[in-house]
Amino acid sequence: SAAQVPLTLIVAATAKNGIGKNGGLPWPMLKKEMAYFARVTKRVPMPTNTGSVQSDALKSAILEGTRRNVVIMGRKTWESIPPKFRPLKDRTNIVISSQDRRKLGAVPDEVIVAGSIASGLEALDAAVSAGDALPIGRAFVIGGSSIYKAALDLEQTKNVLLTRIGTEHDCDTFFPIDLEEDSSTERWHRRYNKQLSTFVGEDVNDAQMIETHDGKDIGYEFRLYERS
Ligand code: FOL
Repeated sequence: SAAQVPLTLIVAATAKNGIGKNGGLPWPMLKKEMAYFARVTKRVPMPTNTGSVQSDALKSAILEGTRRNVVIMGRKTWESIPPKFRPLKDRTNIVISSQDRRKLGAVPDEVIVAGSIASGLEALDAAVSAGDALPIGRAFVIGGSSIYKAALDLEQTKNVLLTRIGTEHDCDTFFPIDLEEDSSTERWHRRYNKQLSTFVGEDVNDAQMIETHDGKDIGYEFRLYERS
């Protein structure tokens, strides 16, 4: 069921794990980085047969290519997305909020609002069964801090797609764990670029990427971490 689907966190963070500032991103718009985010969160993988039992409905959804990835985000992250880009297109959007959807500003009917990641995925399962949503491809958690933290506490969170921003920026919001710290009991391992490319389904440059803003270079690199 969608409720037990593996979760992948996707995040861009500085070396100090800064991810946000004043309700937005701490750095100027990185066009190619954002394009990577959009491509990767949209791409539905072709499943390899692992011998698991799949329903006839899911089998035909796979054959017809009618699955969609899901993006799970907190209310503040929802509000940080420019209105013209939300809901994020070609993806099922789940917004986590302790408030009722009527108390949030205009949220389209196709967006699922839920009080937790688990209840959001259960609501999606129900919507799929009712024919109101497409079967799930992959599920991405797209922030912010408290939603990443909740996801990291779930066993089903297996991977983190991290873009490491090479420059420091003033930040007021941080990714909740240090993926490089091995003293933790967390068992996060950085995987090779080849595994990253296989995971995301496209060739990924393992060199530093550079985008220039107002004459200032901002470098970054794409990484994959996996929990053992
Ligand atoms: N992960 C990574 N790697 N980079 C990010 O910038 C990022 N941002 C968030 C979460 N994970 C991330 C949260 N913030 C959009 C805006 C803010 C945002 C996430 C997404 C957004 O507007 N996305 C559009 C692309 C718009 C464009 O092409 O300029 C989308 O369709 O995904």
